[in-house]
Amino acid sequence: MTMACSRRLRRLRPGLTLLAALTVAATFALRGTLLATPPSPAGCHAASPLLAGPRPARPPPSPPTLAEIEMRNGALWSGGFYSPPGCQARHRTAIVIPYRSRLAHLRYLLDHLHPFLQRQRIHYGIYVVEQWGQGTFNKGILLNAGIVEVLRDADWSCVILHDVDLLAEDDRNTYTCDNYNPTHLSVAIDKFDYRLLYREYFGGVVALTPEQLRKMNGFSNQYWGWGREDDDLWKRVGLSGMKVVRPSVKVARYKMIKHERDPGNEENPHNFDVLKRTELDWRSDGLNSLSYKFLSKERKALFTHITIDVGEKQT
Ligand code: UD2
Ligand code: MN
Repeated sequence: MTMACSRRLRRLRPGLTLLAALTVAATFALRGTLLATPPSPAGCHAASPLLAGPRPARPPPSPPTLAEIEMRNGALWSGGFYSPPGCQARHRTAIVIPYRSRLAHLRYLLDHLHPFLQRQRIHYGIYVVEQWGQGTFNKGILLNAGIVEVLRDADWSCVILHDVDLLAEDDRNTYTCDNYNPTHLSVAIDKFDYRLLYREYFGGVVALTPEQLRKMNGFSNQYWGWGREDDDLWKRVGLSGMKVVRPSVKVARYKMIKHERDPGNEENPHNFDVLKRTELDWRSDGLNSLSYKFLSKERKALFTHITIDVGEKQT
């Protein structure tokens, strides 16, 4: 899919490390005011009465159109935001989807995720962070840039980094953050027989607070192409004094929409060498050394579309 991304260079995110570090620090320190949510009485119930428990995902042969999904989600604000009516949400969650050329998957995900999150009665926003151009995909830079831009956009208490092709299959898998430790939400995926792949596995859907992201310096920027950036993220959690927490394998179930490896995201054997250096590099390789070009931010009906130029493959 070529989501038309205007080359309007509205703002350059200068590549200078110092400036980038200041930008990142300012973002974390001066987080924007929360998108105006209508004042409302008492807090939302601890557990939403709308939760429906296990709901196997059965995507239809072809995904609904964006217009059809929009029709089904009339309570959204422009940009893909939602606040539960009649109560003050206890959680403010931003869903950040790394993205390039996966429109069919995005339509499946939006059609699935909006009602899923509304049943959980959280205040949320969905952001699609698209890598501009046909260069080698870099999920780490894309998500670091997404984190900076999203926290500049509003005062989110939880950031969920979400593969575009994963559909949650149980309403009780709440899209909120643990106050102390990063959460691995995609524990049991059909592709892996609904079992945890390995103890250090931290791919797919992860939930972190802005404070946790700052503590672990976000993602590494050094992983070009497919593989290992999620293993690096696992190591950063431990190296920064935290530990990964997970919902039960019974609840944290997902369906992964089948797909081949994407052009521009071929496996990169060099990533194994990068992973060997995490202990040495993590403090200086991440949010504090991030360099990208901000190209555009558009409020679409079902999501906010941010387009980023991650630059050319370095290794
Ligand atoms: C696994 C991880 C994923 C990542 C990847 C290694 C799981 C469930 N997921 O997924 O988090 O660590 O291994 O890099 O274990 N994407 C695009 N367009 C592209 C390429 C990637 O949109 O051209 C995005 C998209 O959101 C996708 C994600 O990046 O879901 C990960 O890429 P993948 O789905 O090809 O990787 P996969 O399924 O092996
Ligand atoms: Mn995938």
